[in-house]
Amino acid sequence: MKKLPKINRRDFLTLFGLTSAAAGCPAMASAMQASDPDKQYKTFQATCSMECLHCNLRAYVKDGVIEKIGNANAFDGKPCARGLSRIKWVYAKDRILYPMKRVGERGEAKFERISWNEALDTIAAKIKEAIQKGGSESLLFTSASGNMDSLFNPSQVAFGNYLGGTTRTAGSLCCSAVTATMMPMVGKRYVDTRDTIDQAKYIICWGNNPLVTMQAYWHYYLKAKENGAKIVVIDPRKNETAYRADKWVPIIPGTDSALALGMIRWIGENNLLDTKFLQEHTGAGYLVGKDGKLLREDLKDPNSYLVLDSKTNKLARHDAPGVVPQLQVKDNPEYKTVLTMVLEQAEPWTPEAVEKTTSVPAATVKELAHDYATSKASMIVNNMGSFQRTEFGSQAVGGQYYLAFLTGNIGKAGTGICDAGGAQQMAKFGAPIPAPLEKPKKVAPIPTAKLGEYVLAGKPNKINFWYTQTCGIVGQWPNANKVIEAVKSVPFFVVAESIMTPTATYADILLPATTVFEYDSVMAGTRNHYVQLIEKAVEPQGEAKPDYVIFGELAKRLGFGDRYIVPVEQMIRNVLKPSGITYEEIKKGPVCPVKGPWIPFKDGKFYTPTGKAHLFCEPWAAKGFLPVVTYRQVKESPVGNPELAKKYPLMAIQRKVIRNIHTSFQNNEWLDELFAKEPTVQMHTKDAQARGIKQGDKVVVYNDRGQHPTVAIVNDDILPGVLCLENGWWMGQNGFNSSSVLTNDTVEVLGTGTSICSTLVDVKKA
Ligand SMILES: Nc1nc2c(c(=O)[nH]1)N[C@H]1C(S)=C(S)[C@@H](COP(=O)(O)OP(=O)(O)OC[C@H]3O[C@@H](n4cnc5c(=O)[nH]c(N)nc54)[C@H](O)[C@@H]3O)O[C@H]1N2
Ligand SMILES: Nc1nc2c(c(=O)[nH]1)N[C@H]1C(S)=C(S)[C@@H](COP(=O)(O)OP(=O)(O)OC[C@H]3O[C@@H](n4cnc5c(=O)[nH]c(N)nc54)[C@H](O)[C@@H]3O)O[C@H]1N2
Ligand SMILES: [Mo]
Repeated sequence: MKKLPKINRRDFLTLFGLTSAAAGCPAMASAMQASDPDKQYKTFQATCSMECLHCNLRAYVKDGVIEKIGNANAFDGKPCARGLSRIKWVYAKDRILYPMKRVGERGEAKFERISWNEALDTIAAKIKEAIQKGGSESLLFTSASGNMDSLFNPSQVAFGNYLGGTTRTAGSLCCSAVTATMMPMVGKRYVDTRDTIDQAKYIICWGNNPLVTMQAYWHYYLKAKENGAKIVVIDPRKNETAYRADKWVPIIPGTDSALALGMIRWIGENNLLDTKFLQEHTGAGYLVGKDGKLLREDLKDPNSYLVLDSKTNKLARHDAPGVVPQLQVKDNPEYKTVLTMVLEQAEPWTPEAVEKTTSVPAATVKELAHDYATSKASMIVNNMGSFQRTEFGSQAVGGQYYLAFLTGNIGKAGTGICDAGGAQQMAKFGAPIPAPLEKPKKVAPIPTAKLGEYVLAGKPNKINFWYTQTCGIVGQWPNANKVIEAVKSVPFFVVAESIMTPTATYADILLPATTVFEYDSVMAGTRNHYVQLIEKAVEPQGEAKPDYVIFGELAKRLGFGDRYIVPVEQMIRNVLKPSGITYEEIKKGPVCPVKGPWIPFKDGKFYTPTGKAHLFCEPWAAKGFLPVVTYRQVKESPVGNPELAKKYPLMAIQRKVIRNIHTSFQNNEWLDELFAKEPTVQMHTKDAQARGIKQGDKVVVYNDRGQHPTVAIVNDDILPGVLCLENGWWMGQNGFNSSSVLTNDTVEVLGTGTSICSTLVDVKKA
């Protein structure tokens, strides 16, 4: 008998859309009743704009009130319970309705209502004061994934530029490691292969859980299965996708690049390289000199890479007519090829060596390599996965790309590496607001992972004023307790929010932000293939304003309103202009910039300056790293730091859950009815028994950074020695807190990302 997925009943119901979600939540059900909808209601389009798949939404409005939410165009799937529950975001009990000033301690949530004028005048004065004291670099502006449309965060960035350049964060909380690999290797980020998943024959979900995290297009995977595809999941825990897959391959966290190198070695050894693809479409044959640098014909021409022509056995430019590069040049004292370098790094990774480091059995390493190389239409799904939120995450991503290049599994239907992807990658879009006349100065940023530490240390600049929007500063950023200390240390802290979140409770001035359906905007993003208009369906609750309007008001007070303020329809037109898509078109409905299935790097055409895929990453070398993928041991791990592991022997990883998108939706009344009220930690039976912990026990996961009270899930569907924590719980929610109080704040080295999945902890009964 087929094993059923072990997701709870409500998770399961929610996955399958409207009616089933409604079954778990009567209020949601009544709001969704669709008796002749279009005639009774005025309808407006929008999109679910936080960091998810930006599904299209339609608000049904009667007498100025949104009565239900549906979707206009089911291009990727129907919106999930979260999308539908946005009605309860607009009309939330804890909506912030008015500007307020703090009257209690930071974090106490004691506020007093003030007028917009008082709020804006105070903020403008504080900005001026901060600049006077410490220059514009003493202003810190943060924004992240709460609203990823084309106006909101860009209006903050533009505002900072008009102020002369401010401190911002560098890298992302999310997937900078993927960017650090894709940019040098393929010349572009956010290219997804969702359109042809159904044509893949072999799919590896690598550190990725699409059933939960890419829910809207999970149906493509079901289609692939129907078409006979085999799905394999590589994850330290048996995730929700793994229950539906053909194989679960547990792996020790942070060791994915060793597995990739082992697969590469086996593929090379067994002559399964796609030589034609490598010769024609990649830089595998570029020559590397004794100094470890790529050889060029003309040092002034960065694209003049030299290869050894296999016909003439002479050096030639890689792109000279008729040249076919030799892929391996051995025993030449002057140079070797990039492929030789790659295979040298793979050489130590015999199946047995891989098993020792990763815990993946040697036989499985061979099987994965064989099946991936021979299935003819193999796809890897990494989609911003947690596997890359480790110290050397870029290496693991690089290993995945090598596998695709070496076997020619890229640029064709059913192949490739599925990343997040959207309209941004298919067309050009413009900035909504013109740049200031005076160029802003370059200000050294703060790596996202180090927000707490840097602000506390006044690094690189002492911060006098901090303005934040669209992110969960308190609770969602690594080493959360340190971030809270940092927030408390800054003289003036402004938060723009729609909901009384933990971050909001720390504000000196709290500004009421609008939510989707209360403003006009446009989404030309990196998570959905369609350009979507976001329409104002109802008047904002209370005195809420869109972030771009707030900045316009501040700009007036600071003397640059004339140039900065652009009417919203014009901002939308400015964004659309370079793409050729018009406002009038998207008014009718979502528009995809390309026709037919989107196949990134189609026919082996990459976005690097040479049009070839590059296996040698010069930007990595510039940072002092080996330019090809290698295995590096993460420091915060039992092998990397045995001393620390004596105190904290367990490896804590993170997972996304269906009830929220990060801290967003976590307070939503309808979702609260549908889902668990407590965060969980999954652990192996052995680890639980050793600590006297049973299924359902209240436990505390802890390390030197903090303590995370949670509830134990005990089973054998996770590797011994690994704990899996949930993402998104609020500080203080239902007596619990965020798992971020524990997370490692080491900077992921190549992409300036985070290392939250390389965290050592222990767990005890509460
Ligand atoms: N429901 C929901 N969907 C979301 C989000 C959300 O918050 N909620 N967030 C969105 C965002 S911003 C992102 S970045 C994506 C993330 O999308 P995913 O990557 O699919 O999500 P995660 O749950 O973070 O990680 C996937 C799996 O990686 C495993 N893992 C952890 N460490 C390692 C490791 O070292 N190696 C390997 N092989 N596996 C490891 C975890 O056990 C987990 O099951 O999801 C997006 N979609
Ligand atoms: N422990 C742990 N930490 C993690 C992760 C994990 O798996 N575990 N995952 C990491 C990843 S992959 C990511 S991407 C990050 C995400 O982390 P963040 O980007 O900080 O995301 P959220 O916590 O969802 O915060 C978004 C906030 O924006 C607000 N918001 C929404 N729309 C608007 C708007 O229009 N205007 C304004 N002003 N505010 C708005 C929402 O109400 C919400 O409070 O978290 C990272 N941190
Ligand atoms: Mo993310």
